[in-house]
Amino acid sequence: MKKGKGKQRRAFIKNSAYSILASLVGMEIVFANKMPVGYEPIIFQEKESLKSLGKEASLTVLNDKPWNVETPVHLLDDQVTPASKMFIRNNGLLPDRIKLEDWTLTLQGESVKSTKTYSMSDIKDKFRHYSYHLVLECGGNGRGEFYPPTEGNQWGVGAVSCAKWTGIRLKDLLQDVGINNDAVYIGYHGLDSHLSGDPNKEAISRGIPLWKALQEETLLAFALNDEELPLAHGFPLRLVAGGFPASASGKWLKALSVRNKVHDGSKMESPSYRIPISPIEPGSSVDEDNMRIIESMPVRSIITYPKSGAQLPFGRKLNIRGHAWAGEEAVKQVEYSIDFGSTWQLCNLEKPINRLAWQHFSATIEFPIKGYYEVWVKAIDMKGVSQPMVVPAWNPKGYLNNACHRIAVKLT
Ligand SMILES: Nc1nc2c(c(=O)[nH]1)N[C@H]1C(S)=C(S)[C@@H](COP(=O)(O)O)O[C@H]1N2
Ligand SMILES: [Mo]
Repeated sequence: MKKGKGKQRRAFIKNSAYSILASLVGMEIVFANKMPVGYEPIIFQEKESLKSLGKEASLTVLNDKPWNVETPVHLLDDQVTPASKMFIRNNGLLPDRIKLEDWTLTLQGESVKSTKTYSMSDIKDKFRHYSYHLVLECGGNGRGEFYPPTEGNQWGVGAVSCAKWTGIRLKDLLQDVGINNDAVYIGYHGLDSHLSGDPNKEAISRGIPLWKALQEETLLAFALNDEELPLAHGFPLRLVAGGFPASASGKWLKALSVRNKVHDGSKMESPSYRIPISPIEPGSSVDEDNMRIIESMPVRSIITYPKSGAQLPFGRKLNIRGHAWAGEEAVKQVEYSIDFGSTWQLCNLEKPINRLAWQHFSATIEFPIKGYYEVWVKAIDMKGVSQPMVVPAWNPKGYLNNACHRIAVKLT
């Protein structure tokens, strides 16, 4: 008898513990009765780690070794992306948080006048500080829609941010160190380690052509949204090259190489961050000769309000809003359609706060009758280049899918 009661009691405790777990997870845990006692569902481990990375628990973890975290598109509604909502794309393992007094940046390479090392106070005290709002978009943003699927993180459309970056201009530092006439490329080197643990391998070491390095908006940033740069985004110093695939914006900098040729660091080789020059058959491989390095990102827009699936009473007007950007270009126009692309109306479009920042758009939509609708949005850049309505040309690594963003809306 006693034994039986004890068992029942344990079962009751277990059941109530499960129902607490279920309410924390937000839904029923289907095989809860098979879960070992005391087991912590991994979703909590992810949430804890997200917190320690300074991120909101509502971000989507695509991978935790290395960390790849996506922002659900409706969480990108802020005009300036808060650090807590910025996507993370790491290729290697996060470095330890370094002490500023132990940190230096070395300027090296065959085209530097002479190798020189800077401390953080050299950087902060010697050069003027600038702030720009800059779009960082992963080259693989939108990859999840390519067919046949390509390897890599299956990003939705939320591998993008536009935050306020503060630092010094890379061109001022290059002027201070002195570069030779044959310099054509700047490569970065970070403190993160290769997934294999091999200290002789770099997780990623990409960079930018000299013309991009000399732009006013190309920064070596030590602050994000007026606060110290978070570890996840490159503390203590990162390169920020807005408009280029974000892989060019090296985090956790320890060195920059001034090169007399295109930088040949890790992930500069084909097919990484390259796309075919002439069209290819989906699923096929491409000769290196037919590949080019991605520079300016293509035109794109996202609807950040409302969330897809929104339901509203018939008769109510809907105010939509979002952001549009176009790599090195500005956005000329944003249009929306509620009839599957048959007709398009203009959205209100703001000017960017500075070059290479995203532009905010909005529109007020009236729906003719009750029912299911889709709102499609399409941006057009200053050169007249428009977003495609369907997934653009397939490429081996699934880059640059800038198809129109669409949301579902129900009028009831
Ligand atoms: N050192 C270093 N820099 C890096 C990376 C990295 O793995 N290591 N990832 C790059 C890639 S592919 C992207 S998309 C951006 C992501 O920047 P974020 O994590 O700050 O959003 O950082 C880039 N800079
Ligand atoms: Mo990326």
